[in-house]
Amino acid sequence: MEIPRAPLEPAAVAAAVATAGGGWQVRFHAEAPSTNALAAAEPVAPAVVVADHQTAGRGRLDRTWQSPPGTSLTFSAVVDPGLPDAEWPLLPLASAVAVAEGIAAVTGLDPVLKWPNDVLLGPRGGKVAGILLERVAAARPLAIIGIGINVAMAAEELPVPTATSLAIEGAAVDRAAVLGAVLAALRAQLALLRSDRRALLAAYRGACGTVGREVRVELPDGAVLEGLAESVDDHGRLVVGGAAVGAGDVVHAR
Ligand code: BT5
Repeated sequence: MEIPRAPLEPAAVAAAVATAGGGWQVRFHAEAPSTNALAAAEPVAPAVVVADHQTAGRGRLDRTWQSPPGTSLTFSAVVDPGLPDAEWPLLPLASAVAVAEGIAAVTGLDPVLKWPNDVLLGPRGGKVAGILLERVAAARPLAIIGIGINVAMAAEELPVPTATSLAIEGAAVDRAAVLGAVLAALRAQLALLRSDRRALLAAYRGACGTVGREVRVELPDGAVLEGLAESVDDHGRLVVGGAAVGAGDVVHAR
C-alpha cells in the first residue's frame, strides 16, 4: 500500500480545525520539541497547537513519545473544561473516547481503549494513539490535552513493538482529516462530560476493552496489582479485585 507522506500544510490544518467548529485558535509549527510544552508556555483556550514534526515528544511519567517525520499527528488541544476539580479525572477518559471516535469517523476502523487512555487497534491490540493530559493555572485552570496518533508509519518505523499505525491497520488517510475529526469529537465529548457525566461514562465503558480481562497494573508507587478488571467506577477509576485504582499502567493479559 502506498502510504501518503505529504507535509502537513498550515492552510490544511487551519481548514480542518475550522470544520471542527468551536473557534479554536491554531498555532502551527513545522517542527517543535513538544506541543504540550508549547501550549503550557502560553496557555490560552480554546487553542490547538500542532506540530508537523515533534522532536522531544513527552509521554506520561517522563517517558518519551517518538514519531518519525511525516508519519504522525501530534497536537495539543487547550481547553477550559468548566468542571469541578473532582471531575477532572474524567477528562482523560473523555479525550480517549474522542480520539477513538475521530479515528473511527475517518478510517472506518474500530479502536478499543485500554484504561485509562491508550487507544489500541488491530488484531494484536497495538497502541495507535497516546494522550497526555496536563493542568495549567491561568485565570481559570486549563487542560492541555496532548494527543499523538500514529497515522502513516510503516511496520519498520514503529518506535516500539507494541505500537501500530492507521496505515498498518489498512487506512491510508490524511493527517489533517484525522485532526479535524478528533477535534470535532473532542468538542462533543467534553460537552457531554459537562452536561451528562453518566452518558460520558457509558460511552467510555462501551469503548473500553479493559473491563472483563485479567490485568496487571503497575501503580505509580511501583506496586503491582494483578486480577480481574471488574469495572470502571463513576469516578473513572479501574476496579481490580475490589480495589479502585486512579492511576497506573495496565497490561492486558492474553
Ligand atoms: C502516552 O504516554 O501515551 C502519551 C503520549 C502523548 C503524546 C502527545 S504528542 C502531542 C503532545 N505533546 C507531547 O509532548 N506529548 C503529547 P505513555 O502512556 O507514558 O506512553 C509512552 C510509551 O509509549 C513510551 O514509553 C513507549 O513505550 C511508547 N511509545 C512511544 N512512542 C510511541 C508511539 N509513537 N506509538 C506507540 N507507542 C509509543
